[in-house]
Amino acid sequence: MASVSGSYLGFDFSTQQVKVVAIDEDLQVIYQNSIQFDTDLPMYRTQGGVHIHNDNLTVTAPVLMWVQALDILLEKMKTSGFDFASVKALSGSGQQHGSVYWKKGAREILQSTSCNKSLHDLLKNCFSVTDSPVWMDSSTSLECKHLEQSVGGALNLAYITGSRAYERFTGNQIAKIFKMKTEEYNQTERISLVSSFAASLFLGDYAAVDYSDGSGMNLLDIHKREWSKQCLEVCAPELEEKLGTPVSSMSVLGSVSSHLVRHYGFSLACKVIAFTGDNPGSLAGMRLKEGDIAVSLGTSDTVFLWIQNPNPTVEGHIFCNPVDIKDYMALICYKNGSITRERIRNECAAGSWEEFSSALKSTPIGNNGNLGIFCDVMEITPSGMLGVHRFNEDSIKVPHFSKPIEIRALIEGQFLARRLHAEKLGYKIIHGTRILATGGASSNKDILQVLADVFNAPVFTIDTTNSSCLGCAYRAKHGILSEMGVTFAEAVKMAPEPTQVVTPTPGAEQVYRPLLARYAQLEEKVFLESKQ
Ligand code: ADP
Ligand code: XUL
Repeated sequence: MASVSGSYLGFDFSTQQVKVVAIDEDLQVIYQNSIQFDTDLPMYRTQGGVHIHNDNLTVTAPVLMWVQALDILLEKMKTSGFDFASVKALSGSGQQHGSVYWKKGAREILQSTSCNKSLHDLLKNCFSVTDSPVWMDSSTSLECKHLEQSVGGALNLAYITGSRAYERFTGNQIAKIFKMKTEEYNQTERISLVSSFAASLFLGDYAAVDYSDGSGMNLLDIHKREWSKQCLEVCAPELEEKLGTPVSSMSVLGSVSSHLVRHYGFSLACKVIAFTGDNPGSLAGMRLKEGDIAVSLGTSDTVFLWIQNPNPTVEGHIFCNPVDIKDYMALICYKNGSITRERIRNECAAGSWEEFSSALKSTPIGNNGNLGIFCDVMEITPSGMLGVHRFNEDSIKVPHFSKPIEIRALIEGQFLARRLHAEKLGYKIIHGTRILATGGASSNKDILQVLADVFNAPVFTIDTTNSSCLGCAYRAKHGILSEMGVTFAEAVKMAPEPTQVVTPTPGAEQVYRPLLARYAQLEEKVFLESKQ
């Protein structure tokens, strides 16, 4: 590979894979690669990168699998001749909310520079909890109830931390570990998020949690940008020491470890910029502007917005903004994203996305009034909804649809839900609204057409589906420039503009506006039934 004068790396430790993107000084992508957990590391026996436990609520991933995936990814880069010496800074992201428990003594091993071992070998005894709880876990309802009650209710907790208590949020996960694995908790000297854990691997030391990913823990006071002592105390003892002090998402944490310098030829001067959550990373990658709405179609589906004046409610989340220290972002997460689309593809389209697309093209906008709510796993928005619910044009429950109708019902139902809950949070589609789509399914134009039709707005994508990786490569460059007072927008103004891929079909709004109202009623009904 030809060497460049300066480059920046962005990594993403997501649910199903570890990915990397490299950009040059002009922000052009010069390298991309990834390691898939299920197929490249089959010995960990994950499905979709995780282990779903027998209770169907507990979901974990082996922490050493993430370490080994990084070893393999860096080796692959080396083999392909990637010029590590040109990297001026790197950053990254991780699936949000997951937690990593470093055993007493691990810091010393992490800092050790004298051995030739892989990171995986070096760190194999460093974790007191070897299976990390991840964002798909919904086993902490009791802990959530307790936290909300202790701070004066769900809304109060949302005022402090940006969200009411959610099962996957890290504080509640830590509370459960403390209760169920007290010995392991007491053996823990540091708790990282997946993002700050990944940053630690590059830094060769414990990396701080950043404000933006830290906002997904139910522990950070998002206004003061410091841990809420009240929340820490409710979750577990000595938590402040175990978490370390949170930092701004654009902080320079230090230089890369001498381990990486020796193994791969990184420059001693290469800086590690704080890692953040994958959704905040995507916000940076999409270079979101006021009025835009970003829809990420990954393992989970998320919808996010840039906001200046947060108004936390009991639905959705407010996070500190990853690229502007004074602002915020709103996020809504749906667990039934690609997971559910893949199941329906396998059952109704013989496992082929092409056949799936043909079904979308052969069925009419509005699906002749047939509507579906598909929750293979317990949904986050609205919380607790489960199962498959099909309704005909008279809103009568029916047991099945034909295969093409099932496929359209799934996609329309998913996007109606995305619009409904964004509007509930106060979002308004205005003239000039752009939908910025990202994530694996954003490569599918026929799925994006339904998105454009349901929202009545054009859909744009960026060249890579790895918007979080790209965003973190941008953040790496900005991290260095921000020390000289350069804003993120200035640092990335040369980046390629998103391209418009689809526009709404004429007449779609007339079909979807009434359908949205019907969907809202049906979802409310299903939601209330699920609470009984
Ligand atoms: P992650 O959340 O792990 O970062 P990605 O954003 O990479 O995930 O998305 C992975 C998902 O993208 C896969 O699970 C797959 O279902 C989906 N996907 C990939 N290609 C297509 C396609 N052509 N059409 C629809 N979905 C796709
Ligand atoms: C966001 C969320 C997921 C994960 C995995 O709150 O739980 O989007 O970040 O991508």
